[in-house]
Amino acid sequence: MIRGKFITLEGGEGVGKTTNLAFIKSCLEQYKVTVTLTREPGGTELAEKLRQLLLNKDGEAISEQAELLMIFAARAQHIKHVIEPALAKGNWVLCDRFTDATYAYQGGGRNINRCSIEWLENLVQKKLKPDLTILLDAPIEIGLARAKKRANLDRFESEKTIFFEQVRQSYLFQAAQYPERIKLIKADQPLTLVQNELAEIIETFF
Ligand code: T5A
Repeated sequence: MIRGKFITLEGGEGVGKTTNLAFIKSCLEQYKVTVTLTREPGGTELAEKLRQLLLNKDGEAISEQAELLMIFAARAQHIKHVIEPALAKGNWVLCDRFTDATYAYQGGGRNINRCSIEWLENLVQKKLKPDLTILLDAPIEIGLARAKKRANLDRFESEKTIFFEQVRQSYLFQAAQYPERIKLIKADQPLTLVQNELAEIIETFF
């Protein structure tokens, strides 16, 4: 059995990840691959419970370190029960956010040093890395304005502007570090143009 490929979709709040996931899945399916669609934090029963705790803005304040560990705890479950089994049976895994989000949100946004994240990444992921990452990037005011159209803002969406600026800069830093893997799309264009670029990236990848 040929191992599947692992594709991740990244970006700040409201850049259009959820909107474009189904489109990317349909692009992949044109090449006759079976796609497992999943997300982080989440993807398993326990990881989804951790997601709820992470996004809930009421109750006890979550420390930066606890947040980081909860994210990697969820990721460990997700890899063991969903991502690795799917890849092993030849499925392609399309994941809404993965460890680049941790470098952006916990590293950039919360100022946790890169070495700590790298250490947990090695512990939890071993050799697993995305084969392709698509980063949707837009000025934060555009993404936040889109996200704010929804009724309730979660714990991350309720952060201050500086937090989102640091998240965005960290994502751009990741993209500059790994230009072969991370493909950047300007997400403040009309959706049809974003999707034209997505289709081109998928075609080139194949
Ligand atoms: N997190 C996650 C961490 O801190 N560390 C980690 O390691 C991980 C994995 C998860 C939260 O967890 C944090 C980061 C996150 O805050 P989430 O639900 O995955 O949350 O992420 P969100 O960014 O909150 O998801 P959103 O739904 O807000 O953003 P999306 O999915 O990027 O945006 P989407 O598709 O819902 O679009 C928002 C609106 O914009 C419109 C859509 O129609 C929609 O109304 N839109 C466009 N409008 C015009 N032009 C375009 N090109 C458009 N594209 C979309």
